[in-house]
Amino acid sequence: MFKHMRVGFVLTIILSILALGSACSKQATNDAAPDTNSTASTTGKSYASKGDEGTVTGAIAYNGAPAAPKKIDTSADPVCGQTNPNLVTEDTIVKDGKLANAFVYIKDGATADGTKVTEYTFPTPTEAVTLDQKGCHYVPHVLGLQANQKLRITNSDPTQHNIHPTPKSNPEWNQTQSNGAAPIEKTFGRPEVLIPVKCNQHPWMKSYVGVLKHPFYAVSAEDGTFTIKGVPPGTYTVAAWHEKGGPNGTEKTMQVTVPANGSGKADFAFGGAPTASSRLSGLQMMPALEMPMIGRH
Ligand SMILES: [Cu+2]
Repeated sequence: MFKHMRVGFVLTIILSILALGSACSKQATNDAAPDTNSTASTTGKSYASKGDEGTVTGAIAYNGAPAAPKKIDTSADPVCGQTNPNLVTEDTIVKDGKLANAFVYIKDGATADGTKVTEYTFPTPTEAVTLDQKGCHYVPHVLGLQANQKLRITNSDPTQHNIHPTPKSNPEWNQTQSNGAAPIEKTFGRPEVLIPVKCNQHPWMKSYVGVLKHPFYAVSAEDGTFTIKGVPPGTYTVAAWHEKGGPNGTEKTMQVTVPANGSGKADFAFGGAPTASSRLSGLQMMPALEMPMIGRH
């Protein structure tokens, strides 16, 4: 009996250490994925094309086996189940080891003449970027736009949605959009990577909007590739963000040089070795263990 208690005590200690490790790694992820350019300035040097722009291209790999998409319980709105009976989770879409829906952008760095990319001002595109609600999910799942560029939200479903972005640097709002209603147009004035968007009607609905001061961003396609076009020659910190891995997602960065009229390569990898928290949830599945310390750290 005493021996059993000792085994239990040792297990509790081990699990506490694992839980602590999990909390620490979450903190590290938070630090690694801050909102960028949150102190946007309206002053700056107006960007003028020299005609020698290049690209940043690459592919986003996913190491290891991703969790299989889960079927979504649409019982909160039967119309959703009828419209889209195959709704599944979209947080990690991997095909042939490549990750879709990573947001890739120039985070920092300078053009060849030494001007920091964040010091330039760029004209606001006149065309809107569309976020559709179709089959009770957001299409696309991740999108980018420039500060003050119009986001046009459409409802293609025979049911009501309620769009609710939850930014940190921009004002929060939420708005109902019934079936057949006119598009809603909104702007975000401040750069913010990325703003989560949810639906107050359908708890599974989620999308992410990256707002930048400049036009140098892209979202990885289903084959994991992306191209950021029109990049002036220079050396930059390129960041790739994906929604999993922490409360604010995971961001990875690398230095990339773009030559005049050329291309800089930025290949990233997500996934990889199991984290402390996934090891912990593996242990929680073991029926013989009692773990009173879990969740108390
Ligand atoms: Cu909805």
